[in-house]
Amino acid sequence: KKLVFATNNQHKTAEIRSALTGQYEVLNLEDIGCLTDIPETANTFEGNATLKSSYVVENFNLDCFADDSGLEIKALNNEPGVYSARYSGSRDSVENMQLVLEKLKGNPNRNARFKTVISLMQNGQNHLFEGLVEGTIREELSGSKGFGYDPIFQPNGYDITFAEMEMSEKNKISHRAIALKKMIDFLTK
Ligand code: ITT
Repeated sequence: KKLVFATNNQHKTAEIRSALTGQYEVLNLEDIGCLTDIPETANTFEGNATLKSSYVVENFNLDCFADDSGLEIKALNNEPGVYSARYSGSRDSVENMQLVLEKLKGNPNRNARFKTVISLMQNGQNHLFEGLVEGTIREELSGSKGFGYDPIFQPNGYDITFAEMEMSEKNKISHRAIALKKMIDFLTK
């Protein structure tokens, strides 16, 4: 069985493929020959996930799902949120993490959460699935696995960051894995 995943982010593709090994073959935007960077102009995760999935339905006539995700930090009024990919103005994740650490400097409230919203477009209908994982922001970067803000995010109940986990371990607890599981449950019921 095939699923089209409307993403240009190779790390997201790798995580979803790893989570669905043996269950589904996952095709991303590159695989279906979609070379556009789909505009993400909404100001909610739901809105942006839906823009990405709808783009593929309209332009390729394929059912698909899309993931919009980001980091919400309590002490920063839930920033960077939907602006996570380009918080510092660049897509460079080290620059984005440095900006977060600078803004949180001296702040004892390190609470944060990762959020994913998946939009699944099926037979012209939009189905939304959400995943959340709570944690804290470290004082410094630690670890080199994963992507984005993983080196500064420590999930509650662990003493390592997402970037210090194997992908299989992150996939047991991550925001993306939780949203994905809800979508797979929906597809298989
Ligand atoms: P697509 O839109 O093509 O899927 P993108 O990277 O632009 O790829 P988003 O718009 O959803 O994706 O931006 C999400 C950003 O949030 C991403 O670039 C990371 O900086 C961060 N992020 C999302 N999930 C993450 C995770 O599991 N670990 C670390 N950072 C994550």
